[in-house]
Amino acid sequence: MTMKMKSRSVTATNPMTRWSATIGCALACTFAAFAPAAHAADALTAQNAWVRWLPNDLPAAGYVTLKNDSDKPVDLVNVTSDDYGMVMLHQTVSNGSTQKMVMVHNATVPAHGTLSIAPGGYHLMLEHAKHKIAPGDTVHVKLQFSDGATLDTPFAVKPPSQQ
Ligand SMILES: [Cu+2]
Repeated sequence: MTMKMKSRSVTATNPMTRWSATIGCALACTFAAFAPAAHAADALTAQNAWVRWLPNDLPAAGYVTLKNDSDKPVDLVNVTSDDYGMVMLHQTVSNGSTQKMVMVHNATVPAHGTLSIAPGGYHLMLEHAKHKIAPGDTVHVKLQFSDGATLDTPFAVKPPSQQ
């Protein structure tokens, strides 16, 4: 009897048990808070998402077409990936005869329109791969928008020759 009580008492004060319970609650609360944004997310879609892979751990470039079926423009405001340590939105700009890349903080997907993140314009700069990535793989990039919508998008990894 004494042993049983003691064992129960240990379980109740186990910090891991309490920690798990807290995390479970946090996840449930987060889910509930974001559930109303589901309609906004439905209006945005990602199409033709792919990555031009480069050898020797060089940064890869990600391309995707974003379509907005809603009545309001939406900005792409943040990009992250579980497969790369750093992801940035870059824009290629030409200065007469030369071209350079600049980092931009957001890009607008017009109402009832598309934003093309495509060679020659915008690209996602994917750096510091967290594991070995090669053509034929699929990587995942999370696109976050100004209205709270998030698109967790699979990108097909293609060889350097891909246009
Ligand atoms: Cu770049």
